Amino acid sequence: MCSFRLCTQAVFHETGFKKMDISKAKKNAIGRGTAIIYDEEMARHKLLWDHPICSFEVPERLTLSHDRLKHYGLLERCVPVPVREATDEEILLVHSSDYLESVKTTETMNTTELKTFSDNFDVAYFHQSTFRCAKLSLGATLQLVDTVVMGQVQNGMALVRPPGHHSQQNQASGFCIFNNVAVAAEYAKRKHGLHRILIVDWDVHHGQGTQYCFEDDPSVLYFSWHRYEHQLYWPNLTDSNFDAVGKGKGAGFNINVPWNQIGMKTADYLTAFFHVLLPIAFEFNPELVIVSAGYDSAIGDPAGLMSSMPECYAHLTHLLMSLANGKLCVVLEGGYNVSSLTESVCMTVRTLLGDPVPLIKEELAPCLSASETIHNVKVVHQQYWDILKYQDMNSVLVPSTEKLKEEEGATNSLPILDSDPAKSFQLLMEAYIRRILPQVPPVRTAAAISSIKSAVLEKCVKLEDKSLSNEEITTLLSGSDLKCHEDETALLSLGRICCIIQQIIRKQVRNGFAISSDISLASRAALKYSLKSGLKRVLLINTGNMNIPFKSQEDGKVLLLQMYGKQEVEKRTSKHRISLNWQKSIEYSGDFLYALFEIILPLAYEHEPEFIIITVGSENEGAAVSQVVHVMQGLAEGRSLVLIQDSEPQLVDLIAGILLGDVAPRAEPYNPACKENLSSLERQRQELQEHWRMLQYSVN
Ligand code: Q9C
Ligand code: ZN
Repeated sequence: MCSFRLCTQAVFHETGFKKMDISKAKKNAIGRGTAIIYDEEMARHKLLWDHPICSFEVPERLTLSHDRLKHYGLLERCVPVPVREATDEEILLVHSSDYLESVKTTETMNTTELKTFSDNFDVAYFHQSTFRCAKLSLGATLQLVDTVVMGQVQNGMALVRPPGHHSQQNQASGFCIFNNVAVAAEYAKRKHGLHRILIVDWDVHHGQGTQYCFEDDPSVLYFSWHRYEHQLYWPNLTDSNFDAVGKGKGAGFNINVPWNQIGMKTADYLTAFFHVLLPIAFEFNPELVIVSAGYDSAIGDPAGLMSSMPECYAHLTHLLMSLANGKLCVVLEGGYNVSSLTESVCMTVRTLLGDPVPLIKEELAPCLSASETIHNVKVVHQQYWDILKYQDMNSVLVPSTEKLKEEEGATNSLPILDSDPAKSFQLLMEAYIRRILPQVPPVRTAAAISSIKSAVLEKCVKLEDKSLSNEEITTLLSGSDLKCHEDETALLSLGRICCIIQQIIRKQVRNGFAISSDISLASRAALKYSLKSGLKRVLLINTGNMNIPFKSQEDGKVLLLQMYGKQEVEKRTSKHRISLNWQKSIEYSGDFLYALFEIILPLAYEHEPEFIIITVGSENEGAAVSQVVHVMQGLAEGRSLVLIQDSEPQLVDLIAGILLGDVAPRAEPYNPACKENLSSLERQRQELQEHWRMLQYSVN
């Protein structure tokens, strides 16, 4: 008897894909486009005297980021949007006229005067071109907001300098002249009439300038993580600590995540996203997301001393793309290791364009210090956000790193890279990126359906019909407890499903979906076929409540997440078979978002799947299912298969759209969470965190 692998290849090798038109599928897969905004003129701003700290902020940060985008062919895939100068009126949205007038006078200063003027501020330098560049930097940011808000593009990035987030009403600070992102948020409110804007500041420094602008404003939610080290790190403010939550009406709308140790990595950043930012952001439900994108939080940065690899920013970007109908504006801030900066910028833009997100190679568990910080952030924000309300968090804890504050050399304990190691770092980085970049399959989405009935489905590649003989199906299902099926249609559908999986494994196709009359059977077969094909870890998310048999010998290889399982039937027997505990029937609301971001997503990441199967039954609302399908595309390099119950044809277009790269629709309005469900899910998270480190943020 031949082995399963040989037989199935013989069965499927001549199916499908003969007639597909790859160029058409590729073109159609791209959504509304990604803007890139850049002008070489912003490289004119530079340091004219000796200043060890300011010497980091060099023109090459910008020009080399741009070159790198060109190198990867990313630039030509973006929509170029011209920069413009910001007007006085726009600058005055945030800054005082005294400050503006004083900056204007720098245009005609000589070097000595510029130096004297610069010394008025906490780390900033001025050049004759600085005013002009700062106006272009801000103008570029506003151009980005205009094109995204007006829907001319889906998202975009502004490559700008000088940066903005430290700049305040009356002062330059930390290399920043005008606060690009703060003005942009204010502008989006005034000019476009937006009511809710989320600013995500992933720069390694605290954007105190941005915080001060919106502290009492509930229409702008500001989230920042930053190197803090118990206030030993610049800008050394108590205002940067987790207990600065906003003031007056703005209380709860300022979220600080202060890192008390260096060396934070992707898992620490993701933990902050899963357990703080995403649940709150979905409850806030922004109309626009602006990122203060500093890459000094990445590995190799001489200021940040953190450890996240460039692909971290692909994940962060992908997760933010599920908010605000995908309206996402990324604006450059810091980032002083040029190789790390330029590769991270490329990761961001590649993700905005919809390319597959690379796998994470780092350890997927937060460090103790990060968990402690996240715990404390949650404690202080619990009273403001419905979604956090029923987690029993007790009280703020004293970080285990507190004692280090007294120890000499606790900060800046790593050596700063000099120019020679920088070159070796660059080579190392380039080699690493080549190794991790996913191959982009020529076909985005394959459909195992019998007929194509809509414009969305037109964009998918349809598999040709392929009948399986009884013998073939027996082989496929051999060794499983599944009965041989007599139903013609079911057999046909299983054949197509296996064909899709095979094409996904061969990297001919990125993802796919199938409509099936029996998704329980189909998902068993898909699971079996993918394991037999050599995949080591598969994630199966069952968004419905039907029963999927779980075989103990698959333990560890398969993580089965049952979103709406019936508890009494589904007793948990393994850490790899998890059925969420709901007390009441649920809808798309805070409970669902909690389950998705604080349980399902961290578990999915920690499992590190190579392939994902999602089943969609009759219990699901479109909004919920499309969020699940979207966030999961960030894992397994996007290799995923969605199995849709044939009774749910109304979900097919929606799911096909998400797989093709459309944004998940924003749910309106936010439905408050049900207390019983949240408490029960939270209890379950606490039980599970013993086995799953990405669920941990409190230490008892
Ligand atoms: N001893 C940005 O990344 N460091 N700015 C001051 C004083 C200032 C960073 C150190 C770092 C500013 C946009
Ligand atoms: Zn910074």
